[in-house]
Amino acid sequence: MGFVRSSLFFICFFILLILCAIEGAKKRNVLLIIADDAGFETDVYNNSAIRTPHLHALAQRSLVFRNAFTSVSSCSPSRSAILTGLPQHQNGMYGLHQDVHHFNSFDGVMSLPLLLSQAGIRTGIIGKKHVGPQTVYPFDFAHTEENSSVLQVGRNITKIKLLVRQFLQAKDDRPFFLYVAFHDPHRCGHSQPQYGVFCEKFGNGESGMGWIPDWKPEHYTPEQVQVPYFIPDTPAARADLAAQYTTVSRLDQGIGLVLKELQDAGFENDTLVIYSSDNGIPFPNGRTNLYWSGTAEPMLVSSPEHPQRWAQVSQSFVSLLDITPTVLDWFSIPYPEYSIFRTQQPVQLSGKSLLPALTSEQPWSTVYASQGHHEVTMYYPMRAVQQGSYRLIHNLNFKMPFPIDQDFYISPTFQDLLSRTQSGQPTHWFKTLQSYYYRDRWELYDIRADPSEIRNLASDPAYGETLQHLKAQLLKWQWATSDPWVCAPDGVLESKLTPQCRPLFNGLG
Ligand SMILES: *[C@@H]1O[C@H](CO)[C@@H](O)[C@H](O)[C@H]1NC(C)=O
Ligand SMILES: *[C@@H]1O[C@H](CO)[C@@H](O)[C@H](O)[C@H]1NC(C)=O
Ligand SMILES: *[C@@H]1O[C@H](CO)[C@@H](O)[C@H](O)[C@H]1NC(C)=O
Ligand SMILES: *[C@@H]1O[C@H](CO)[C@@H](O)[C@H](O)[C@H]1NC(C)=O
Ligand SMILES: [Ca+2]
Repeated sequence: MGFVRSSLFFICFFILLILCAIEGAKKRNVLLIIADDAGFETDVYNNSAIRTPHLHALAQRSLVFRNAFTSVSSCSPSRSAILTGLPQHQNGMYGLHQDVHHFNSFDGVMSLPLLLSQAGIRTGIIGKKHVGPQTVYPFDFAHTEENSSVLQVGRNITKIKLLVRQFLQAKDDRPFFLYVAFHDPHRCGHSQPQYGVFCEKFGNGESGMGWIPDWKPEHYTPEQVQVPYFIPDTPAARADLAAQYTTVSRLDQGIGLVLKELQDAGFENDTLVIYSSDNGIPFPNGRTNLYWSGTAEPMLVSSPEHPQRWAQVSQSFVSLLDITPTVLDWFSIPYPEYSIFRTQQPVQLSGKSLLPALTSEQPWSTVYASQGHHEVTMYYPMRAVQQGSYRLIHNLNFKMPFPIDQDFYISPTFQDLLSRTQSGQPTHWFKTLQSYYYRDRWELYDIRADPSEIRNLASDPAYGETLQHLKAQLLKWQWATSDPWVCAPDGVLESKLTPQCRPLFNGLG
């Protein structure tokens, strides 16, 4: 009897062990969804004028971050920062990647797809890649603008659905990292004006527009849209926003299709889903700016293993620089010890894993940003830090006019702003073009008291201590991230032996 009982005990014990082993080896995957130039045009962020049921459904299974920020408000630099965890000045992607802009990350950078593939994880990208070189950003499965039409892989949600299906149905046992990079809701007036200013007509079934079978376009009148404080409230801007909203409906339905594919393939309970956008919306004071309106991003993190915070809103400050550490943490992959250049200190990620926030609210309250170029001609270096309510922006080359990109220049909103300014009509904008072009070297704002960032407190003695504290924080981050601009604009970085700033006596110090 005793023998039978102890045998039974051992059999049960071994079954338990096996179950534990299976549980321990349970596959974990990641689906990263990045929209192009998307903002808070979604009911998830309380915009009641727009319908985004699929983002809403994702939010029901996500922690929604209210204070998420990009580290740079430009496409390629931001995508490189997302995929390396390093700011643009550290990974080398100083500006846009395509054509004459020609920016690339440094050859020695260890990117997320590289680290994942070395750890035996299958990687895929569908949509807009916009980073290079190839050796730094390798993907096992890649359907991008490099070998397809960006309209097809980035905006045709039926095509995207089929590519996601192809990726998920591959006979491959490895865990996966799938990066779906929508080109929606980017502007179009500069590249494919025949489809409308936001490509809002592409695939709508009208004559010459082609058909996207899975898309039911949502239409909005200019009266229906909500105009954020940083966009002039004019008929031109409202029509522009209405077009953007229609394109957001394609993004939203595309996200629904991608999530349905994930579910149909049986991965909904082992896949971490992250949704965000690369930079601010393409309106004045938005994209290419380090103001709140240029850097604040939507961010949803959905973990099937952490239902306790689903549908909650987090106030913790998070950065797109946190995506790489989060994904590495999810897969339990350590960040390697290495230097990008022989002469430099070892690389350290300045971001953090977001996984602890999925269990309980975290005290995170600081984010950093660094911008160099957008287009190659748009050199306007800036560094910024936001800590709690205070945002400090350092405009290194503040004597130059702030540059304007080609795509935004021809937008109806900016053309209207230009012509109203030229002809002396009311602009209905919260700034003047003059103040937009010419900025102070230091801009300090109290976001809580002054959400539209119009009262620069940098020269107000009452904020002297805050200013000094934030300057010191920013400088510390610049040193920690090997920022070549750390001494600009009043010094020169001499980095032989002990790196230090040597003064220029140019009157700026
Ligand atoms: C939306 O509004 C509700 C009610 O005021 C608030 O509780 C919630 O945090 C808001 N959501 C976001 C993402 O800000
Ligand atoms: C793009 O490249 C992938 C390999 O990464 C290949 O499977 C696919 O067929 C290519 N697409 C086109 C349209 O050439
Ligand atoms: C979108 O993709 C589907 C599937 O490849 C195709 O049938 C359809 O014609 C495409 N639509 C457009 C507008 O290109
Ligand atoms: C995922 O979990 C939910 C809730 O426990 C369950 O209803 C569903 O069947 C699971 N899906 C898979 C593919 O296991
Ligand atoms: Ca973008």
